[in-house]
Amino acid sequence: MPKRDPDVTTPGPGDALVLVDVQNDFLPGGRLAVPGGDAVIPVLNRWIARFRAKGLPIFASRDWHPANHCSFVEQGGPWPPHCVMGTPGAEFTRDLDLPPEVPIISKAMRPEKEAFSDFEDTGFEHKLRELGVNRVFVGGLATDYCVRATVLDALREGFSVLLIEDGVRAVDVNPGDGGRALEEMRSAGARPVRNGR
Ligand code: VGL
Ligand code: ZN
Repeated sequence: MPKRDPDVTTPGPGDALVLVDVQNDFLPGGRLAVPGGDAVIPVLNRWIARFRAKGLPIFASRDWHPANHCSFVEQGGPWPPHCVMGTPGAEFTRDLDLPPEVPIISKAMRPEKEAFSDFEDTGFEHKLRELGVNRVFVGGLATDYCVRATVLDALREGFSVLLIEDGVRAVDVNPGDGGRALEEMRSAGARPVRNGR
């Protein structure tokens, strides 16, 4: 598979779309709602349509915790319980036009280990390489946690990354976290794209 010209932001052969954690608990009304998180949905739906129209691969990741996960307040972690495997909060929002056969990457499933990246203990890089993917378009939730970790790992693994900047939103535990994460991803080599350009 030839390397794609990084200046070409139209999806084509060698590209995959990676939808990070667009789950009910991260959306308004959820247990760990990301402010404005629902704004990513129409943006990502447009990218899903573009990738589907060309028969290009799409992946969806999910935060998929056991009920006693170490990141939850009861266990001394920072977060309210969220995305507990098998609960409605852990489901992808129905408003996202996910193709029925989309491969799902589940992560942070071990009680004793926090994991934000789609590449952490998932084998995701092998799935991408098997399909001849060398460039990923990434969007979803949240900018300052799972999107950030996934983008930085993808770059470390040697993939080119196009970050869908209007298709991500931040938790912003500390004001400015989201902006700093965007800057960090750009400095590491992620190229921002907005709505197809
Ligand atoms: C996430 C906080 C805790 C995320 C997951 O998907 O960005 N953030 N667990
Ligand atoms: Zn989590």
